[in-house]
Amino acid sequence: MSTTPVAPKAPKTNRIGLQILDYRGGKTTLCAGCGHNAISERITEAFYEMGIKPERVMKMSGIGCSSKSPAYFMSRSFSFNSVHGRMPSVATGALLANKTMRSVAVSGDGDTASIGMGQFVHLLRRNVPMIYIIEDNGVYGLTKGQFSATADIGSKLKTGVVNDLPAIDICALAIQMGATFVGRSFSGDKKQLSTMLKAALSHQGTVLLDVISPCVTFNDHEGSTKSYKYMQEHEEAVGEVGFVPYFEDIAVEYDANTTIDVRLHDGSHLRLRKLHEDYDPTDRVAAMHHLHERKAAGEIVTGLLYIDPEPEDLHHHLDTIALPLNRLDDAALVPGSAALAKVNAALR
Ligand SMILES: Cc1ncc(C[n+]2csc(CCOP(=O)(O)OP(=O)(O)O)c2C)c(N)n1
Ligand code: SF4
Ligand SMILES: [Mg+2]
Repeated sequence: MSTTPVAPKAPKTNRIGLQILDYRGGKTTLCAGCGHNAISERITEAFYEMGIKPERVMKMSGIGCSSKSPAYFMSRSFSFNSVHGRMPSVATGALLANKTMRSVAVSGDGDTASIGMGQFVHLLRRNVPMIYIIEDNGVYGLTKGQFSATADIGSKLKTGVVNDLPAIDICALAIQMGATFVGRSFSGDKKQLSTMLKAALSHQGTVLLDVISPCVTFNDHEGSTKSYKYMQEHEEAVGEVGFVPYFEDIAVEYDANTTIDVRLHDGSHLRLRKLHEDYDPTDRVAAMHHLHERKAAGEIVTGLLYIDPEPEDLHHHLDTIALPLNRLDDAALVPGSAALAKVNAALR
């Protein structure tokens, strides 16, 4: 009896013919169960699903367990693990030198809201085109779990020490600083985080994602407000986020009474099905008000909090050239004394 040979199944590929394996990174050295590992997975999937070439991406980070995580996704991309709290200026420089690259940055609550606050707020007001993810666990994980500036007042360390300082709400701050895309999610909320990451890849400007990411070693106990249990009990989404990329058919109907449709820069669509009746993610003042009000009620608000669908980014303001700076030829770099005289004359 003869058997027909079964052809091996072709591996699944994305719209540019790459496999998910092409987007993977090194093996994680973070603790098993750390929220940061789940976020690396979601980033890997988002870039794969959106079909972005890994070689066109710069991964930026500061210092911390969170800032180590770019090593665990997209090994074929460029990567810069910079200095504690100084990643925004390194990323701004890199993006100004080459506007054709995409940038995804991973930072921690300590890296951003403590030592890095000065640089962070200027990144936001400049609208540097990059995705900035804060893996927010309320502690300095890498240096053994001291409170960070996002730890809630009254929350407790494992040792029993109580935090007596008020928390900085990174999202409320970002909205106030003029950020053009602000979202909060939870490392355990696979669907919401994936959707927001994909939408982030279609935005022109800084995307700030504050992702609550429990530290299982130092901040996942009773009395913590950044633990898995606390998040499961207190997360309150402003709406269900849906996303239709520009390369897919937009035909799916939606009810304009319950859903807000936002067309993004590249033609993709974000669809927010409102869970809070009057929530409008394009209203900056209302978004800030909602965050403060719900926080006072003990909720951790997640979802797409604010978006400016027509933002102008740093390249627009500076009128940067399309050509990467290292491709400029001698004639462009050394224009000669006549060009210098013209510049000097204009300054008189
Ligand atoms: C200039 C400087 N100051 C302090 C440190 C020590 N340090 C390393 S990581 C870190 C905090 C990291 O916390 P976070 O950004 O929240 O990352 P996590 O480890 O929690 O993911 C600190 C204080 C340092 N590396 N450099
Ligand atoms: S110490 Fe905390 S933040 Fe660092 S890897 Fe372990 S669980 Fe994650
Ligand atoms: Mg931290």
